[in-house]
Amino acid sequence: MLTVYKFGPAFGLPDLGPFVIKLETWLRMAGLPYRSEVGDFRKAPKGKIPYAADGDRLIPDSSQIIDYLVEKHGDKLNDGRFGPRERALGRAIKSLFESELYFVLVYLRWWSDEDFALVRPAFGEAMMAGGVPRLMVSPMLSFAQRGTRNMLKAQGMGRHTREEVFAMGRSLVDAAADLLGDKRFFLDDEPSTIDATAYGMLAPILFAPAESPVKARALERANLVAFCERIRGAYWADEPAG
Ligand SMILES: N[C@@H](CCC(=O)N[C@@H](CS)C(=O)NCC(=O)O)C(=O)O
Repeated sequence: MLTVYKFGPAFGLPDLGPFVIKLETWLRMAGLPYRSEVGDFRKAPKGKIPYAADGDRLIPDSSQIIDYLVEKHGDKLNDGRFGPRERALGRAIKSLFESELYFVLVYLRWWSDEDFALVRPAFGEAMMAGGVPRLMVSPMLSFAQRGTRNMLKAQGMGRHTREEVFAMGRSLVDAAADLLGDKRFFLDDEPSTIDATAYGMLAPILFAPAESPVKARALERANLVAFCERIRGAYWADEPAG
């Protein structure tokens, strides 16, 4: 059986990591059984979480894991129903979430000490669950925050003012809501892979307790809230709060 290496649940969400939520939601949509364990960055093939193991084989990256599973088990979500234009749209929506909104979310969690204080205990718990001694947790988290701020500067999000990041987040949330429109899922009325991606990035904004103007905008977009509730109800109803 596939093992997913993850951080661990937090804030009533299945995981701290948006890409883990994406992958696990996809597995549940596909009806493929899996088990999960706390990941170790030193063992992760590309130094990122999630990664997965199938027997002796280690597979990095949520999208590459999904591609591997489609190759092995077939197109369980019937993504093959889409023509070239919808496939291209799905690819563009993936970029909206993974290459833009994700970095807004990272900024919202890690940039200011005040915001980071809200997620720090959950990351600390995940580190201890992964075997980090309690005394090491605080210095390692401070190191991780500095590293993440440097990553955000290199990526570009960290060059903007807070207000500019909020404005970007609001505009991405609006674009997502407008793309979803009155459909049940992003490309049509049945779930497909892009919906797992969307949930992975939106659920941490909507359902985690941290308040922000980005979350406020998402809460105003009733179709996005209903989409997330729909996925949570269909695939995560059994999950205890993190
Ligand atoms: N493209 C990767 C992205 C995974 C990713 O960015 N994971 C973050 C946590 S949400 C991570 O491991 N960050 C640690 C680092 O970059 O050092 C995927 O789809 O799995």
